[in-house]
Formats: sequence, C-alpha cells, structure tokens
Amino acid sequence: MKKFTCVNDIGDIRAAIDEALAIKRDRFAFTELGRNRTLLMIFFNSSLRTRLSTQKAALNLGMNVMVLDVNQGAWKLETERGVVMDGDKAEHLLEAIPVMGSYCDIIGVRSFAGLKDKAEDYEERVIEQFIRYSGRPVFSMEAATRHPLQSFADLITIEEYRTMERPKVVLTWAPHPRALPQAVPNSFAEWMNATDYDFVITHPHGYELDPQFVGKARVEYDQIKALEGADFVYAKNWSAYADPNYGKVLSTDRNWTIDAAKMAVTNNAYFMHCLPVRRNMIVTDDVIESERSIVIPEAANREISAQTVIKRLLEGLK
Ligand code: AN0
Ligand code: CP
Repeated sequence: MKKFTCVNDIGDIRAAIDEALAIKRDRFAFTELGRNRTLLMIFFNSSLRTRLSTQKAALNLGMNVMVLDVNQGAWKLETERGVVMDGDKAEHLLEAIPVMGSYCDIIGVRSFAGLKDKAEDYEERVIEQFIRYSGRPVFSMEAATRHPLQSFADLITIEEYRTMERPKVVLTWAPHPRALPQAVPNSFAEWMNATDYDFVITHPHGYELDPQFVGKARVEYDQIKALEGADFVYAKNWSAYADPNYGKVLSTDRNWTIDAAKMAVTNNAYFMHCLPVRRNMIVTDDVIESERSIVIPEAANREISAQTVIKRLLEGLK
C-alpha cells in the first residue's frame, strides 16, 4: 500500500478485517518490520485517541515515532501558492512538506476541514499536497472529508460484536454546540457501503451528506423510524454540507439526543461513537454508561486499524 486516505486504499474489505483481527490476536508478531523506520505524525488539530493509538501501533511494529503539533512551536504555515508572505506566516507548506519527508519513512497527517470553503475542503488540499510533495507514503489521521482509521476501527468493532449476517446499522445525527466536519459520517458511510450490512442514515432536513458518501444507504428523516430494529446505533454530529449553509450549525435540537427511550425501539442495539463525545448533547449518561455501549472497545480498536494500515505501508516500502 502506498497511501491510505479512503476505503478504496484498503482493497478487499474482508481481507483487511481478517488481517486486523490476526494483528489483534498477536500485535507483536511484526516487531522487525518497522526496525530503523521512522513514522512522523503531523497534527494541525487536537487529538487524544489518534495520537496515542497510532503511536502505539507504530511502536508495536518496532518503529521510531516523531510527533509534530504544527500549531505548537512550529512556524506558522502558508498553504496558498502565490501569496506575498508579508503576514504572520513564516514558512510555506511547499518547503515544509519535503523537509518533513526527509526525516522519516511514513507520514500521518491530521488536518480538519476549515468549513468555510467547501471546494477547498472537498479537494483535500492539505493531505493531497503531502502525498504529492513529501516523497513518502502518507496516511490520513482525519483529513477534511474522511477519517478512515476511525471507520476501519468502527468496522472491526461491528464485526466483533455482530451476531447476525446482516446487522442493521444506523448512523444518526445528534446535536452539538459547535460546527464539526462531515469527515466522520462521510467516512463511516463510505466504509458501511463497502459491506452488505443494512445501512440507514438519519438526520434533520438540511443535514444531507455529499451523495458520493451516502451511496446506497437509505436516508430516513424520522429518527425513531430509522432506529426501529437497529443492531448498532452510531451517533455523530456534523455541520451542514449543502449550500448555502456549508459548515453551519442549523440545529441544536436535543430531541435528536440518543437516550434510553430511543435505544428501547432498537433491537437491543449497541451504542457507538468515535469520541470525543459531549454527554447529554449527543448521548445521555445512562446510554453511554450502559452495558450496550461499546465506545471504549471501539476506541481501543483504533490501535488495531492503525497497526494494520502502517504494517501495509511498511510492506510497500522499497
Ligand atoms: C472532530 C470531528 O468531529 O471531526 C474529531 C472526531 C474524531 N471532533 C471534534 O472536533 C469534537
Ligand atoms: N476518534 C478520534 O479520532 O479521536 P481524537 O480526535 O481524540 O484523535
């Protein structure tokens, strides 16, 4: 594998799940593979899980790891070409990227959507420039439109917990006070559409996702109807995608919060969320603390999805 930014990069989904589960059974089987190889993780945004799980995954593979928080101690980076750099940005991304590439073998990048310019976000300008100019295999640690390490971990988790051939999986919008990217729901949809699960998306009017990610999913605007008979409930907030409201918060209606009454209409569903989660906005305390909440094993599987991806990138190095 040469890069990892979307579901297509992982190839056969069944083979990827099987490889991930084998890694989970023996995560120290490949400690020689990463020997004398260096992973550079670059964060343009905050992180708890991605930072720790990806570092741990690389350590399991015997790699050295360096972490750069671009906004803490590095030079402020200009990303637009052609700008007269007489402002506060001291360095251009077009020099910074190949320099960073010269110190490592593999690069992980986290760069969220700005939520101001839809075209810029959906072109994935930042991570695409890393792919083009770093000279290294690059993987996404959440880019503007996708969070594939999260979705891969979500898929591994559903595979571990499902008891039927074709579970009903419901992605539901839930309220949040600030504007969040569409990356997590886009990516979750993209990965669910690569399976044959019964996949349903529910959200208020105005929160329609990009059709390229919705794919063959059923969209149901009535949240209760969507949740009926669900085996997995995947809650997430996102800001509006559709014009003219791109990146805006259109609703903070707590009627969409996942509570026990809503979980009661499901088929005793498991509750999932990528975390970090705002309690009593997205989900009530009792639901996230319930026996059916699998948010912690879901987060733990981030180490496994990352290790599977980094292992494949290491195998692809010359
Ligand atoms: C981010 C998001 O919604 O994309 C990261 C989630 C993994 N969440 C927040 O910024 C709260
Ligand atoms: N789920 C996830 O990516 O969490 P962090 O933002 O803490 O990395």
